[in-house]
Amino acid sequence: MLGLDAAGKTTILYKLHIGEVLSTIYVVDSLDRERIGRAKEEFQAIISDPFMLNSVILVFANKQDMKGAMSPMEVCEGLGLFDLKNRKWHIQGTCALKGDGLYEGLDWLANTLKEMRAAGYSSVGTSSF
Ligand SMILES: Nc1nc2c(ncn2[C@@H]2O[C@H](COP(=O)(O)OP(=O)(O)OP(=O)(O)O)[C@@H](O)[C@H]2O)c(=O)[nH]1
Ligand SMILES: [Mg+2]
Repeated sequence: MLGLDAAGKTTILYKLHIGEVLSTIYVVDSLDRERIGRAKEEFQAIISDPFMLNSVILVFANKQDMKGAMSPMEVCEGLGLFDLKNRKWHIQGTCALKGDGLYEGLDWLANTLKEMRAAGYSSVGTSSF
């Protein structure tokens, strides 16, 4: 679980009753337009790391309950997700306070990892699913 400070990571883990780290989840504060450039830099650096090249990418566009929040589409553009080649990614609008969207996102993650394992990508995934 990665993302800039105050993006909502702890709130999400608390809501999901998960204590451990899921290495394929990135959280964006959709309200924080000023720092979407910084979020992009950090995000691109993380996914370019050789250790992360096989990972699938789930992005939570968090704080969708807030007026003025960037839409998941805007967050997508902000992070440069459309430019990613040969990566499986998914963006999910969430409100971690209420729990909205969290399970939808994790369902995508679980199904995608299952499909990839079935297709023979044995090194893919996290120990959590
Ligand atoms: N309105 C709203 N507030 C949220 C949401 N998710 C988190 N917050 C609030 O945003 C603030 C930061 O949330 P945290 O979960 O502490 O963020 P974090 O990513 O763990 O932050 P660091 O531990 O500093 O890296 C808290 O005041 C949360 O209550 C959301 O979906 N909607
Ligand atoms: Mg935290």
